[in-house]
Amino acid sequence: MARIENVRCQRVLDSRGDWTIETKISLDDGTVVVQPVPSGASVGENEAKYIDEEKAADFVSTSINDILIGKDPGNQKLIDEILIKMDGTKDKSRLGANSIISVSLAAAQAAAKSKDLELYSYLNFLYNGKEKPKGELKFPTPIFNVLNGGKHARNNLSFQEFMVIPALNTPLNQAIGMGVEIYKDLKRLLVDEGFETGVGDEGGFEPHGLSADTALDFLKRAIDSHYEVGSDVFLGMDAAAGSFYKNGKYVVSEEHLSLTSKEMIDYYSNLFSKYELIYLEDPLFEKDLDGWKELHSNFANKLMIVGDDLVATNPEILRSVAKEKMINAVIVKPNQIGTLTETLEFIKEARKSKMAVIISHRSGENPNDTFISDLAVAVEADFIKSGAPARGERVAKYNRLLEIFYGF
Ligand code: 2PG
Ligand code: MG
Repeated sequence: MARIENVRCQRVLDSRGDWTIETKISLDDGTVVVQPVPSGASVGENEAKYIDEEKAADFVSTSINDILIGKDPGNQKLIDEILIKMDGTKDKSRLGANSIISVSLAAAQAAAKSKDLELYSYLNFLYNGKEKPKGELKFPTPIFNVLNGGKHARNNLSFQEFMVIPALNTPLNQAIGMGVEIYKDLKRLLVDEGFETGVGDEGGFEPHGLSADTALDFLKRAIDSHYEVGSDVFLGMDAAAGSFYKNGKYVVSEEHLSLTSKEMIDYYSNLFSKYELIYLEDPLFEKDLDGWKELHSNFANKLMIVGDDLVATNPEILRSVAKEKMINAVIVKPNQIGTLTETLEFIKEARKSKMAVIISHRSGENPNDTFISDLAVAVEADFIKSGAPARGERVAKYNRLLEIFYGF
């Protein structure tokens, strides 16, 4: 059994040109892997905390290296326990969630590579004790974020993401093809009508002068060019409402609205009546728990009400949220909680509560990082969010799924 020989970390740039870190783990059988770390712009209050990259790189290369030398990278639970204990805080703010997740995911990659297993197969083993046979793969439905607002764009839209979602059970290669076609049709429509087609952090267009209604109209028309809205392709939104919640009100400035929780729910209700929305992520601020309950009780039978900032990939938070009936789907981002073991526990918890599972990228990403694609296949996630079907760091994840799909 191979052992960890060396753990090194350095500062590198992410897709936004911000500093992040990547960790390299070397084993004594010659295996070498590198794991970079993504980062969010709309970061929830419940997320584990990052620390300064230089400090993080230093912690990993010194104290974490010292404690992990000689350990079996295949003992994921032990490695994550060591990291959690060494950190000693609830929000991983001492060693930093960025340091910890880079090491945790790198260890899994190293173990898979050393055992000559595909990463998804190894992750499936960590998840439920079984390696994944090639012929039995189930692929997530991709959710394409084609129009950006909020903290991911330099326009006036309050809502962060407007998404197109191919119908469930569309074969992966076709689903990706549909995303690409719709993205191009959307660009053509925007150009024809004099809007800018510069892109936001996740590759979706960031035209100025739209509202939620006109954004969804554009999406519908783009879909209509080649497909049928409401049967081939559906609509979704990530409001990331925490980012426009100010002093107790939801401030939708592009429409000059300042809404109470109740009024915000009515606003969504109006959108549901007009558009084929099946997916609404972070519709309300993460502390507006009564609002979430209200929204769930009115609409959970009609669409996915998705918790991202609300649950922050935290199994403990999910347990309490599940009891209160606020969501029926969850976002999974390993860096929100900081270790792979806790991420897998969170997914199991979500499944126990019959929630849909969406594995997600962050707005700051890395073109060499496709871990989430393997994770989505491993746990048979229902969906994957990796932004638009454009820009290197976004398509890397879709391309990795295609690689697995074709057995390339
Ligand atoms: C989100 C994510 C990814 P960020 O809110 O779902 O789309 O954004 O990484 O900025 O938190
Ligand atoms: Mg979100």
